[in-house]
Amino acid sequence: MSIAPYAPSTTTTLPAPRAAALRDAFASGRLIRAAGAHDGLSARLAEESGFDAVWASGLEISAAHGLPDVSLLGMAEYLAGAVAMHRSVEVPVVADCDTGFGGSLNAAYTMMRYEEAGVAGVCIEDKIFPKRNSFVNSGQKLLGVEEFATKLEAAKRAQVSTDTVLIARTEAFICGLGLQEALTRCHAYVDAGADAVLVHSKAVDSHEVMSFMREWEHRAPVVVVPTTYADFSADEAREAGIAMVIYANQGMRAAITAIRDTWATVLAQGSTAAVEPRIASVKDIFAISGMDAWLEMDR
Ligand code: SPV
Ligand code: MG
Repeated sequence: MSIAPYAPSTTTTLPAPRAAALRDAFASGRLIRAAGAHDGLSARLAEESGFDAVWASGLEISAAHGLPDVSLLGMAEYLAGAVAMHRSVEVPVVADCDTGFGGSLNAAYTMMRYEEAGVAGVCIEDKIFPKRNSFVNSGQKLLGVEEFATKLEAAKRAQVSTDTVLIARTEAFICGLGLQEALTRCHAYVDAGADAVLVHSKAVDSHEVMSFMREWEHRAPVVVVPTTYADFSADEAREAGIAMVIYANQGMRAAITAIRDTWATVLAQGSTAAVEPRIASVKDIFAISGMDAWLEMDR
């Protein structure tokens, strides 16, 4: 008996309403504001605050595991984080998929698994696996432009729904390679099928991303991450024609400061009385985790 070789399905019945919503938002010309998160709760807090999308941050997911963002966790762990976020909110989740967790086949598999999970956007960056967080001052190495374009093509081929958004991220500025390299790479990535580009910068002001925007001529939507150029406003982003800003880690940084401050006060005072007025109540935890709705199901 002959066994037919396994062939991946090329048709879909996958409902991808959030991917369609994200794609429409990119097409609308409105600025999309995304907040970084690492789990269901942090994603829900971002949505509750009014953000249009959640960024499933590799830095935050790594830190939430007590690990640095240097490719230690595997795809399944990052995916589990993104799935918890996707299930906890209604806005689209854009997943930080690092380098695609390996080579072209890994990038293809990443697309398959994230898309199957309902994640609206997949972002893959042009660094060499294993990668280090962009703000680490050593060991930043880029993959050749053609090699990364091949990786994007593999991810695109693996994509089932036409709605899912593939964002190609260049770390050209992070590696000190300048505007021309960033432009050349982003054009190649769009040629390879990327739906949008993320131009990362660790400059203390927005001059790198603004110089990119002047030369790019809106070939495809542009995503920026204004972590080091914190005074870059949403209005400036809109004026420059930027499609999405990601506040990638400010939520986690706020939580770290608040938790440290709370525990220091508790130890110093010998009781929790002083912190009670300024911390969320248990009732609030019940509310944000949907206690009433769940108990209703058990009625
Ligand atoms: C992340 O949130 O993991 C990012 C953004 O990739 S950054 O940390 O700025 O590189
Ligand atoms: Mg990251």
